[in-house]
Amino acid sequence: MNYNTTFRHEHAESKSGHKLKQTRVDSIGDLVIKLRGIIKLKRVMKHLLFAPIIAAITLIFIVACSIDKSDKVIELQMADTDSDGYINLYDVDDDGDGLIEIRGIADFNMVRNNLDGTGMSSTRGQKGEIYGCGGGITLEGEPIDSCHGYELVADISLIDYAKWQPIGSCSANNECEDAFNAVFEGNGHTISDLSINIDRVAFGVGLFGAISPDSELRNIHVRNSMVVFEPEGEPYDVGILVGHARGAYIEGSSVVGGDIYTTAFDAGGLIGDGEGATVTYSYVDVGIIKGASEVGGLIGGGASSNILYSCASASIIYGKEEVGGLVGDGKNAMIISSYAVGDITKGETAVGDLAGEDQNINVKDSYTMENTQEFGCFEMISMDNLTPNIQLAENIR
Ligand SMILES: [Ca+2]
Ligand SMILES: [Ca+2]
Ligand SMILES: [Ca+2]
Repeated sequence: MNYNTTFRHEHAESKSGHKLKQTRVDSIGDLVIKLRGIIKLKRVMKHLLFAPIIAAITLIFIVACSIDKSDKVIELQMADTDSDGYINLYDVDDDGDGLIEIRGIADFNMVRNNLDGTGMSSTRGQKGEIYGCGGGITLEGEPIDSCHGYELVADISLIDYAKWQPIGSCSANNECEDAFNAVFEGNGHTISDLSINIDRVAFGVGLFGAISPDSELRNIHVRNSMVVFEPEGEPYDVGILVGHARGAYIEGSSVVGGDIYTTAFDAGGLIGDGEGATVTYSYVDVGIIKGASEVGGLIGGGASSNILYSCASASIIYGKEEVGGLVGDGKNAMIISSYAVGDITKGETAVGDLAGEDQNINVKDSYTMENTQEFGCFEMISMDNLTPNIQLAENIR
């Protein structure tokens, strides 16, 4: 019997006038229940009374925090961090290092509009905003554009770009006048959910389609990618980070999680065609890399490339000719302290666990591992954990 039914019971009895006292005295249990009910009600009332006070305090706290935060944002925007005369709000290079800050996907998508990295442009081929690209002021009062690239200051997800268009391109095989021609510093940030699906013949497909011999990609970490590029005809140069990167410099970058399905020549987890490129402290850890020929875990076409302190792991790499765990075409390449830990490399001719084509290759302190399940590339590089089941690369070919 709860408080209300007890009350109704007593009220009904009092009308007849004779059982009221007996009911109150006899039912000590009811009394206890009634008291509990009153206490419970008081507690509820107490909570109801305090609820608006708690809500008000919470609101004041949230408002105070947001005022504090927006104050800080405004303060930062109004500051001139690099003392170049442009407050950060208008300065495209706040810290004055010559690299334009990329704060999100909208900024990143604009990189394709100024491939020389001299300004931030929303229109293709235009220089765009150059204020604060810190080289001082010309006699005419114009800022001297001394920016020479971009830098990530946040992680980026490409989840809303179902078909990413690569940044920079070649018009034909090895004719790459529209290549990215600047520095891109990732600052260790990730670019995730890359999805490429191109059904026409192209020459340079990846997050970056093509980069010039003078360009540099540094400390960029690509995660969770799917690259499908299987057009009719004879396409070339597919890599998850960059398709065409002849003679370029790539440092401290990685590709983890992803597959490549292509009918293109020169397909690699990091770089498609990296002839003469230099790759240092970089690694790939992906699933399937399927290409036509010159297919490699790190670089597909890697003739005369320099690969240092790098590693590739893929569950299966296959193509027709020149298929390698680290590099497909490795002729005249220099490979130092680098590893391939792929499970399977498959092809018809020139297939190798480290390099497919290895004519005149120069390999030093480089290895392949049979057991990929125990160690990924990252562990290999970071721990330098060389176990007995590692075989010297020279012995494998
Ligand atoms: Ca400034
Ligand atoms: Ca900067
Ligand atoms: Ca500046």
